[in-house]
Amino acid sequence: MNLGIKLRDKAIYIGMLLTVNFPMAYAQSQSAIQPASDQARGISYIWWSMFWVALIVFVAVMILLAWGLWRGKSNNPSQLSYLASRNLVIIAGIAVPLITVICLVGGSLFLGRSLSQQSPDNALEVRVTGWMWWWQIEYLDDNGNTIATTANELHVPVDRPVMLYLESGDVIHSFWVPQLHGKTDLIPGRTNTSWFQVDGPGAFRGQCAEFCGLQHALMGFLVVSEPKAKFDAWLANQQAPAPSPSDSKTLAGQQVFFESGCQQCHTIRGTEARGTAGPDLTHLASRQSIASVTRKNSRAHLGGWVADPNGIKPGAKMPMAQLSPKQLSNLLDYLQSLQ
Ligand code: HEC
Ligand SMILES: [Cu+2]
Repeated sequence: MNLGIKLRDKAIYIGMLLTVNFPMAYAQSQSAIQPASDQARGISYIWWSMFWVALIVFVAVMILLAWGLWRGKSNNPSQLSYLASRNLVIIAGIAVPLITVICLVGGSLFLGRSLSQQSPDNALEVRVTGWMWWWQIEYLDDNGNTIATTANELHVPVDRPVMLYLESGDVIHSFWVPQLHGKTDLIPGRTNTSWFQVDGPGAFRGQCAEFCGLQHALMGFLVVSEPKAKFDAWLANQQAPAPSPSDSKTLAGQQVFFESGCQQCHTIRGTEARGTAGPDLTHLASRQSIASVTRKNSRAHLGGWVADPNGIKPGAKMPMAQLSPKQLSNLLDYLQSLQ
């Protein structure tokens, strides 16, 4: 009996770890000292310089402290002459700290200048809009027109700089992918810019870095960098309208989608759904995660999300849907067909 309960508890615990830990799945890559772009490398150099300087200062102070304590204990403390103690204050107390701080501030200013330089002309242009609590991602053509819209997953090619236009639909957010660049705020009524070029293929987790309300902590996103051919194929797919329902189940699921009012907030290009309050779902099934990297994009998590968004993200601006098991199943068939 006892054993049975323990096993069940273990199973629940493991289940919780699996689901709750998903947001952490990419967390090991969320480190500013594992840079994957020139921009982030510059920032990590400054970080390490400050670390080593601080370490040297710390060790020097500790040695002086120990020396002072030891001297203070000895019976015959030798007195520093007036001149020696004055020079000590001028050199160790003023000159050395001043030079150190000037070097560090100079280094940061210099880095800041080079980071805020114009992006090269051939940059891929993307508009990222922060919403409570998810990211809208729009790919732009040369004239600044949107050619494809997606959410929470920014795909970029490896061989090309990426220029970001950062905007906000509601409150101040901040775009931060520690492995790729520093933070840039998304401010209502303004367009901030930032650009970077990723070293090689990979996936990097990003995070809103400006407190923006209840679900700020669950406002994550992914940057996926791919070789050119793979990226081009991905973008071509994102540009295309959604695939139409191909069998009776997905067709029924599409009906459930419209009967439940999902189209009031979501767009599915190629259908009548043109809502803008929530993420574009045209190619939902091509994304790795849902709800801003809160859950893996699996049937179970999708079902849990549609049935009770607030159970996963309390405060999320999506109402729960009252559906029969059959309706939910059909709806999931439809959502999962949106490749
Ligand atoms: C009142 C507006 C609203 C309605 C109605 C609505 N949603 Fe949402 N939906 C949202 C918002 C906002 C989000 C983003 C939530 C977040 O991540 O914080 C969202 C997220 C989602 C996501 C996750 C998308 C992603 O890429 O992360 C799915 C799937 C989804 N909704 C499906 C549905 C379905 C199916 C319905 C109808 C049963 C529906 N929604 C009705 C506003 C709405
Ligand atoms: Cu935030």
